[in-house]
Amino acid sequence: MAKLREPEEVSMDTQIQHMLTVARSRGIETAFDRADQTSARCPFGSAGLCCRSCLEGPCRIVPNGSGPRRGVCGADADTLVARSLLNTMIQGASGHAEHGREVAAALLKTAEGKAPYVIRDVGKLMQVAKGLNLEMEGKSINEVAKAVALAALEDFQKHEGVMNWIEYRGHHKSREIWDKLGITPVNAHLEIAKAVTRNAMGGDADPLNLLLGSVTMGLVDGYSGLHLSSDLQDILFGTPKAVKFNYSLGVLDEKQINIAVHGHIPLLSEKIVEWAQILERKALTVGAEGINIVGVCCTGNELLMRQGVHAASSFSSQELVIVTGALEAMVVDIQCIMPGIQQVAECYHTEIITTMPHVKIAGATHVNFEPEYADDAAREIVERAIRNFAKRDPAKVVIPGGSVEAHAGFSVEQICEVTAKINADKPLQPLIDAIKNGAIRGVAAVIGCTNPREPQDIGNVTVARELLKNNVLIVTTGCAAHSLAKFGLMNEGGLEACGDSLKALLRQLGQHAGLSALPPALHMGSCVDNSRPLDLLSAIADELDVPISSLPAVGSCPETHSPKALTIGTYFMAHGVDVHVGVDPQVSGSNLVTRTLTGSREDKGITMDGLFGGKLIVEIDPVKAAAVLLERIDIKRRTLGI
Ligand code: MSK
Repeated sequence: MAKLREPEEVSMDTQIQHMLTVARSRGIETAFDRADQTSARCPFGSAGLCCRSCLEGPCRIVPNGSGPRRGVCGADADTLVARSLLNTMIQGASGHAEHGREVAAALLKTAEGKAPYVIRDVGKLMQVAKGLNLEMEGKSINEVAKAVALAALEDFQKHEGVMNWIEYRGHHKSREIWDKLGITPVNAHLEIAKAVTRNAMGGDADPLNLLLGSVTMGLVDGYSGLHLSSDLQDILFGTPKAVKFNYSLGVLDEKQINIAVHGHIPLLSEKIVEWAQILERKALTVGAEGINIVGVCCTGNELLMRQGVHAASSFSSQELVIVTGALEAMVVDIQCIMPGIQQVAECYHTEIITTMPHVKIAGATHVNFEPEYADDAAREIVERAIRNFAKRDPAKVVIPGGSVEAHAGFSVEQICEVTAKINADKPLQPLIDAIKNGAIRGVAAVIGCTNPREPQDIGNVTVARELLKNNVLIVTTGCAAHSLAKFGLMNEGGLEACGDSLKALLRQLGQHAGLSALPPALHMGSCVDNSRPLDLLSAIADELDVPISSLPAVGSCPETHSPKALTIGTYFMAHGVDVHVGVDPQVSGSNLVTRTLTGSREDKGITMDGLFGGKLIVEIDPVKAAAVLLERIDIKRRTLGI
């Protein structure tokens, strides 16, 4: 039996440490324990050198070069590793593309009056329609919304040309590079199908060509997934504005009916919030004081960005929300949902409710979600949670005390609304001036996950703190944002982490946002909202008439576990932004692949940096990683002549 890590080694969050101790004392296994039990990892798979593409295999190549050098078909280590990476990218891109398609289908049904949603942000609808060059003259709001939805769905259907969202959102200087390389996507489904085909046995066996296929997956992810989802969700649910929320397991309330919403797509969870309000009085009839919705992972981020719904947990500790014994239902949609939640829930009265027909868990309740019947599903879920309250065992309830106040809702629109109070004609100018005069040394997007194999929050918080003290402005999304919120980097107290010039700027900007200071880490949203940092960089690049690759901007993903984080990172690199990962990306079995991804433009051979102006930085130590990111920021500053 593998030795389990001590709770202090698992997370820097004392509430998580406490709840892990509670789980273990009750004989409940969580992802942290399973990570220890499976710590002996396959050296072939870890290096990307295990091929399961056909029934001749699995073929494995020994990482150090001894033993067979090729699989049965003749594929060598470089091809195996490049294929294995592309496989990961296909998973990431498919997940986000499917997110975008679901939201587009819901918008279409809304526009046709078939789904119970309303267009909450008409201004954003018109802006997107204009960006897509759609005819708006004389059209009603629903007619424009229908045209936008159809343009979005076309990005999963068209057979020639370029994806509409790339035409609309893609930066023209990046486009030139992608077009020249022939990697600009036509439609998401077509590109995903092509990638699966090229990766099959007997398909593409040129490692560099396979790597370009991975970049195409990054673009599919970025445009049919991230940009398309953020735009359409803003239209349906409103563009985020500054909002306050609380973070930690302590947001569960013993006196209320607690419902956790978990996953990524906010279509149903928005309705659950609505129905929790409608059915509030029914909760009183079972002895509860109300209904408390809490967020997990990115569905949590979506709700906190627009409604200030409190957040309970990031990815790696999702099972511990159930261990509190105070959760009546955990409602899940898609992605990042551990099957392990069902085993934990069986030790309590918590009902796990799956909602998508293609994402079910054995033993869980399924309440099917279709946009047309969103109200019915949301009502049924809230009513189930109300009924479950009576089954709660008070003796099992352990909710750690306290939570951290945080500010979120920093869409590009919200940031520009603040900076426009300094320069109404050119809202980006205050940021550009600050970058030019060094008050902001650079901008870093600290994004991605928490990973049960890694000590929770340490990587995310350390990278952010190291950069902040060097006056790097942090924008954040996903579960990394959960880490930064928990450790005080989204409230005024977090200013102590900043260098002097950044601190002064955040205080100045805060006055224009009705706050004493902007938080050091600007929460831009969920995983799909990684579109927002790119939109911000794209607008700054336009203003300066330079490519995005010239800007002193970097991405960092210190604790990732998800293929989606690798495709998001690739999408950033395809725009010329350097990206750090703090977890082994499993490509070490090929020198060629590793050099192409991580090499500099001055190196011999083809590199991502040479092609796009951004490269992959693999560094497990967060302090060293921040130092490398600062070096890269300074190189870009010098290139820009500032
Ligand atoms: S939920 S992909 S663990 S950020 Fe978006 Fe968190 Fe990573 Fe899932």
